Order: sequence, then C-alpha cells, then structure tokens
Amino acid sequence: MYSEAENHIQITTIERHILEEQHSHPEATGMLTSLLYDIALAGKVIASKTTRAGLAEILGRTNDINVQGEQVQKLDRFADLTIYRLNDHTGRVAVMGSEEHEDILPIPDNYPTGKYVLLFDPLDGSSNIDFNIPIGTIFAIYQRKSESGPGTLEDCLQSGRNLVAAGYVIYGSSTMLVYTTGMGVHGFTLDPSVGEFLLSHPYIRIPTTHTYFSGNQGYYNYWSEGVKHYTQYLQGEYGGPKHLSLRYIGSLVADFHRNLLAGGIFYYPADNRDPKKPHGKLRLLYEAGPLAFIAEQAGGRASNGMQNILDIQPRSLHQRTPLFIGNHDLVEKAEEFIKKYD
Ligand code: FDP
Repeated sequence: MYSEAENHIQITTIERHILEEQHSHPEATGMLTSLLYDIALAGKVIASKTTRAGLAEILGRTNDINVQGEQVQKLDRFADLTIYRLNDHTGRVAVMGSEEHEDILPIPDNYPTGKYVLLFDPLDGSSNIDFNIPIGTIFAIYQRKSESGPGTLEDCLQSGRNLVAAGYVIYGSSTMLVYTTGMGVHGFTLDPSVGEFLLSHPYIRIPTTHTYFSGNQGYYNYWSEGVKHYTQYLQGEYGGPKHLSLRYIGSLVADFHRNLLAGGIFYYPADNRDPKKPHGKLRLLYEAGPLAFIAEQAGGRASNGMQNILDIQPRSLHQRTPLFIGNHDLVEKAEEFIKKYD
C-alpha cells in the first residue's frame, strides 16, 4: 500500500491531459487528441535538434554533409519538414500551411485526408538561432470547411474565432509546450530524462498586475503618433503604469510566454520604414491568431490596434498584421491611443 502522501503525488503527462480533456467532449472521436499528440512529438524532435544547434560546425561540415554522413539542414528547414512529415500520413489533416512556404501544403495523394487544418510557424524567432536565444514553434488547428477530398486555401483562410486548438513550443532553458482547446491554457515542461512533457502550469491566467512591456523601440521613429504616445504611456506618462520594465527578446514566442506568465504587453505595430508594407511584420495565421486565442483563454486580449485579432477575416495565407497582445486593459489602452492620435 502507498502512504497518504504518496497517494497525492500525481504526474500528468501531456497524453493523459489531452485524453482527459477529450473525455469532457463525449462526441469527440479522438482525432484531435492524436493530432495534438503528434504535434507534441514534433516538438520533442525539434527540441532534440535545437539543443545541438551549432554543433554541426564543430562536428564538421563538408558540403553540407556532417560526420554521420547526414545532410546538414538549417534548423528552420528541419523543423518545417518534421512537422509536415509527422502529420502528412495520419489521415487527421486535410491540408497544412507553413510560414516557410508560399502556398498551402497538400497531403500526398497516397495518404488519406482528415477533418483538420494545421497551420504552423515551424521555428519562430529564427534570426536568434545563432545566438543561443529561445526560439519557438507556433501551431493553429481549424476544422476544414470543405466536405472531402484535398483541403483547400479556403480551409486555411479562417478567422481566429474558428480555432479549435492552438499552442506553441518554446525551446529555452527548458522546452515547454503550451496549448489550449478553448478549455483554459495549460503548460507542460519537457523532462529530457524521460522524454515526456509533464504538466507544470495548469490553467495559466495572465496576472492582473503588469510587469513588462515589449516592443522594438529601435523603430520608435517609424511608429505612428498613436503608438508613440502609447509607448510614453507605458513609460509612465499620461497616468500610465509607473513600474513597467522593458524586455524585448525579438523572439515572439519567448516574449509572449514571459508576459503571459508575468503580466504585461507585447506589441509589434505597423511602421513606415517601408511605405509599401504598412501592415506590421507578424503573420495573422501563423503567429498573431494562435497566440491571440491563447491570450484570450488566459484572460488577456489581442488586437491590431483597432480590432480584435480573432475577428479578422484573413484574405491571404501570409497576411501580416500589427499586434498588441497581453493584459486586457493594456491592449484596450493601445486601441484608445491609436483611435485618438492616428
Ligand atoms: P524572426 O524575424 O527572428 O523570425 O516573426 C518573426 C520574428 O522573429 C518574431 O519572432 C519576432 O517577435 C520578430 O520577428 C522580431 O522582429 P524585429 O527583429 O524586427 O524586432
């Protein structure tokens, strides 16, 4: 027999957690559960490479062939291929889309299609890879709209309100997977000794206290008047918070993750550095949308400065959007400043 203290020890693996969530949906077939589990597996495979990034140089790189005789791939290419390959044959997905590819990624003809659409940014923050700075994978899952056969572009062009699940994996000092299926936000930390994601952050809520603000102030002079005044508000002017710290990693997943746990706002507004691209940098479908779903599930909010990110109807796969994401009141304040000054 186990002691009472021992009986209280509970280890929840990601598989168990996803399965338990499935049980609260009696109509569920288990297909989403398996799809989420495949994504978790992809996260583990990618994590195993990110921790070895840079070693290719030491182990020898000859015409892109490493000492094991394997092709040395760029990490973002590897992450992209890993997610695609782990999901192309399962019969769960109708079509995929990746930030790395111009067009949709069809399921090969010799495999069945399923009812879900999987969109992903395989390695977000990739300009940070060479500097040992946290990077991440972001994913978004929708139900297909078309009835059957190969999935279509229209299946992918859905607003965030239709998201069935979304999440990210952060490859940092440890590897974490955070996801939501609309029943709260849950975080799992990879235990490398057993190779499992274990529940470490159940029901994440963004704290109501604000700790950080995160924006690339290197572009301050290119921002609109509204965004400039909002930045001053975050620095304590116009009655704004007096105690916020600035933190900007330049890896969206890492910046978002920190502010989700500590409270605050991340913003990447539009700027006029290139007048031909007035829409900000971040992608609606691969970055802003899925993180907006997570933020809202954690009690926060995301906006493009005028409209809730989740309400934007995408018109193209790589559509970009300004993004303000974090505590509800700080996002609303951004909208107020933009409305007043822009
Ligand atoms: P990256 O270019 O390194 O892939 O969307 C891409 C992204 O990184 C985000 O992860 C990050 O928040 C942002 O761009 C950083 O852009 P800046 O370097 O312009 O600040």
